[in-house]
Amino acid sequence: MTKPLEGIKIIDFTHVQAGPACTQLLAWFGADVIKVERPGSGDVTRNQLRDIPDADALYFTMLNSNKKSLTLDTKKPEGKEILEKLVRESDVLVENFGPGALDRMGFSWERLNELNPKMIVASVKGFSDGHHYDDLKVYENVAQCAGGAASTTGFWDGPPTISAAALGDSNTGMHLAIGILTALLGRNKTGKGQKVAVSMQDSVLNLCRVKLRDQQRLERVGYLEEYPQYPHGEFSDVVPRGGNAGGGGQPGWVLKCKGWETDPNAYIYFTIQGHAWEPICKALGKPEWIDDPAYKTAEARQPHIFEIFGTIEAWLADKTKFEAVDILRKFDIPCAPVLTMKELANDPSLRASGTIVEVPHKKRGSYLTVGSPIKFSDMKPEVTASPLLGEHTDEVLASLGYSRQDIFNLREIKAV
Ligand code: CAO
Repeated sequence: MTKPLEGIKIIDFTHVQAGPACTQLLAWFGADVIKVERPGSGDVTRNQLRDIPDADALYFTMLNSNKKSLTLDTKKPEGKEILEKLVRESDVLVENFGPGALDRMGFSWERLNELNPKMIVASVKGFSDGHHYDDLKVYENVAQCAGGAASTTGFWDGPPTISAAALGDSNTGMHLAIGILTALLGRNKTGKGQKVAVSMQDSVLNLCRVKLRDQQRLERVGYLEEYPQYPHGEFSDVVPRGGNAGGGGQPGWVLKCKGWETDPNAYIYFTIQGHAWEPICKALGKPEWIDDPAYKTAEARQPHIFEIFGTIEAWLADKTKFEAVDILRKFDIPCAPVLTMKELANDPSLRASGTIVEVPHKKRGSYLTVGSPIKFSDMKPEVTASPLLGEHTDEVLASLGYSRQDIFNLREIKAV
């Protein structure tokens, strides 16, 4: 099966999570992704949180599948020369070094554009160019704080809270992938490459846009009716943390199910979608609520929404989260069990769809990873193992015209 990105050659100068998540996605879809790593050590995640001595850590293997690995010291003249050759024949270079690192290496945007005017140079940084924090190095949680996610996540009586979802890292990588694909389409029209830059702060903020909506509503009317603070609590002049409240027009909450006393994940998320009120009342055995003026409209329900949630919890007390969802789905009520990583890893539907995949690896044996969440009718992205450090160095150098003796010499001086 031909993959749409076959023939696109990408220099993957990324590390940790934000950049690798982007290039992994492009590799799944057929791009030839060559990961450039420092000889001897490679991407720092190869060693981080190892669970098997001497084998690449899962942090690395789960973000670098379908790629090749080329070791190259790009601070040595010989390494720079190899990188220049690669740049001349590649379509995209992706990097997420700290601010200024690529320039210090001698590969500024201007230089890269001079070497290959058709090449797309894609970067992730913590903050956008010209931002007053643009000199900062940034990791996931820093970005969640800088992008507005932390101040709006968690409970009102607790501190700002970090999400487990990689809003700063993988999310930024996905934004960058969209930027790269757009620039590739643009190049088809103009014949020119361009610089594509995505900041982690901007990418987090992009996912928090409904909170910016709420800030403006709060400033206009002084309250936010879908937040638990309404109508009994106080609002300040900034969007508060709303706990587990539904973010749109649908009130919702995480509700206890049978076994919650001992199982920290015996919960479901229950959404009271306005037009589902009648089926909800029927499902709960509360038909009298359907036309009761105190319950009939969303506005009438909001002042005592927690009393309603309490009634639903009483109904849930003798049902597991799975039993509850099986009943509620028949009434077309938007809800889901709170699923653990263990449950997701073993979910037969996720295995069948290729969302959870088991990948054989030369050193680790097989490991689980998350496959492509994007499904196509004409292509099934296949996930192959992440490369060992320098696994493809000889192959890539040979393709650039280096002989066995050249490669031996380059190894002697630790340029590769
Ligand atoms: N050969 C020679 N040198 C190399 C090399 C190679 N193959 N690959 C990297 N280097 C060098 C860089 O040139 C840089 O050197 P100088 O600082 O001396 O110019 C050095 O390695 C370190 O690069 P760095 O600043 O990117 O690395 P760090 O560990 O200090 O910082 C991070 C890591 C992630 C904080 C930083 O890269 C960053 O802020 N990146 C942008 C934002 C981002 O993507 N963050 C998400 C990370 S995922 O959580």
